[in-house]
Amino acid sequence: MPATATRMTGAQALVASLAAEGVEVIFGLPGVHAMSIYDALYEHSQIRYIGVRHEQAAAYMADGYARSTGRVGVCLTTTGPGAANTMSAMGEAYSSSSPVLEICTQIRSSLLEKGKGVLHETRDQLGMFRTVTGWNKRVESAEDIPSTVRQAMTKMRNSRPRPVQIEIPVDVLTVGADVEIAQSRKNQKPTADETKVKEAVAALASSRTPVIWAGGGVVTADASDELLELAELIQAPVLTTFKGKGVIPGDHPLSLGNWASAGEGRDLLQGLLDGSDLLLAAGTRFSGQSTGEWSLRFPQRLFHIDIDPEEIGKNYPVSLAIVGDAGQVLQELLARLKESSVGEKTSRIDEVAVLRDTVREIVMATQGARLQVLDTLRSTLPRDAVAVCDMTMVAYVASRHFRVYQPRTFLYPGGFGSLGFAFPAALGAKVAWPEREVVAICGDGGFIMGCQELATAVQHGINLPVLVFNDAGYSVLRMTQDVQFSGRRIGVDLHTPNFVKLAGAFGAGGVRITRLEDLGPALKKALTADQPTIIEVSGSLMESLSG
Ligand SMILES: Cc1ncc(C[n+]2csc(CCOP(=O)(O)OP(=O)(O)O)c2C)c(N)n1
Repeated sequence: MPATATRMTGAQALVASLAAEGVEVIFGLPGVHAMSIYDALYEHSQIRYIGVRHEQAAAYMADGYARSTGRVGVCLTTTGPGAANTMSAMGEAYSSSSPVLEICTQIRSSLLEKGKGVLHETRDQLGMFRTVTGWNKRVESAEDIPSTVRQAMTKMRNSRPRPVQIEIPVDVLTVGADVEIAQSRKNQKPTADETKVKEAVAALASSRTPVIWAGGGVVTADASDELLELAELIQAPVLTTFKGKGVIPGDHPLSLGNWASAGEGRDLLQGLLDGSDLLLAAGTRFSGQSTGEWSLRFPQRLFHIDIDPEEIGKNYPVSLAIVGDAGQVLQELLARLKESSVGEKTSRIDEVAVLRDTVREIVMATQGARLQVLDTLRSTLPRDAVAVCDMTMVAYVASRHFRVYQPRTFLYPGGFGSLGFAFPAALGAKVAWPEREVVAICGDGGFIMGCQELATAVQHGINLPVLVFNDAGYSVLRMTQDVQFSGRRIGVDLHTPNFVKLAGAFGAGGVRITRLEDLGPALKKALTADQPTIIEVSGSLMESLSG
């Protein structure tokens, strides 16, 4: 037995390892194979446990916790159906590069892969998770638990974060072993090639009209200060993706916002790009959603910084590839640019202002009702409030036109596009930030997918407003049927409950809004309420605003 080893069960080793990595909260739902983990958690007051009503919500909560903090979000599920219930949420975390760790249990090692017929047996649980994780592993002995947890954390912290899954057979959890708990280590991210950094510095210094494109990788690297300083130094307007929203405050004169994918003002944006001699992109994959399916044209000189070499050159040819952590590379660029002389730049602040105003006018004319609602939210919420959006009509407009002032304050499942994300993810964010305002923005369809978590919110005192835009249907799909299928509606109109009564049944607050002027006061009240509150926004209100 090594000098520092301690006798404990596998379950105790797991909980001690998570605690050693600084895990403060676990979202989960128990099952027979996981009971030893629960017993180990019982002893561990350092880790808060939030019990959910559906495992999918546990993974979304871990995701909301992770996206709003940058820390690893942890969920705990039992073997088979419990684990399988998290697949959409893990797919969402994968698509959005969110560091979610799922711990699952497994049936007894001696029964694995035999198909003998035991409770919760799954044909290939590891294989199932392989499609939605960056890395996953089954632990085969209690002694290996600490190093596996360490390895999972290192994967998520030192490279592009992707969800990971660890599964532990029930016998490995219950056996006693001499275990050494691995201590958390400092992150070590890859450092960029110096010659390439120097090349970028020289080009940025001499470029007259540079533009910056910032994605979620800048948020992950906690590099918004560096990005802003660089933008100001080289006077570059900054476009973001929806994951990059907030890396530059939305009201900064150099902020172009995030609407590159949209029809509105596309010609103006293309004009700005055509008039630019260099695009510096950081922490982005130039996804179809953010580039209008790659229809945007970029300047010939396209410099791309990304920690994941596979993303560079995949969607656009680049003239300079810098593989590295966006934070470290931006710091290097800044330090070197400050030492050298930065050449004259053409000020584009007026151009940015005209673009922003014109786009707003277009959106007000076409999406006025939604923009007015979002304006009300923005003026009611403090700058550091976290807005968590679902796949709903208002959120589509929000993802492009809701002003965001700080990174990690706008969460949106735009990549995988998981309906039902917002409410549980907002609960996870609120658990992480109890002193900050957090609000969920859902449609009736998306909210109903996870409305059972009102019980979780009430039980654990996770008090936040949940806006539910009730248009009694999947309106985005209803619109498609009306426009593309001659109004042959099927499967898109929904019976919806009385949301105020539904909230009441769970012990939450509820209010129905039929006038825009009542929304701000209702939201203010809900933000300070000592219970979660559903604010149902009636379909008739949205219709009346649309004129
Ligand atoms: C898990 C999942 N199932 C189905 C879909 C397809 N989908 C996308 S939007 C949508 C309708 C959403 O309805 P609602 O939340 O009421 O918002 P609305 O469109 O009415 O604004 C559906 C079913 C999806 N994105 N994710």
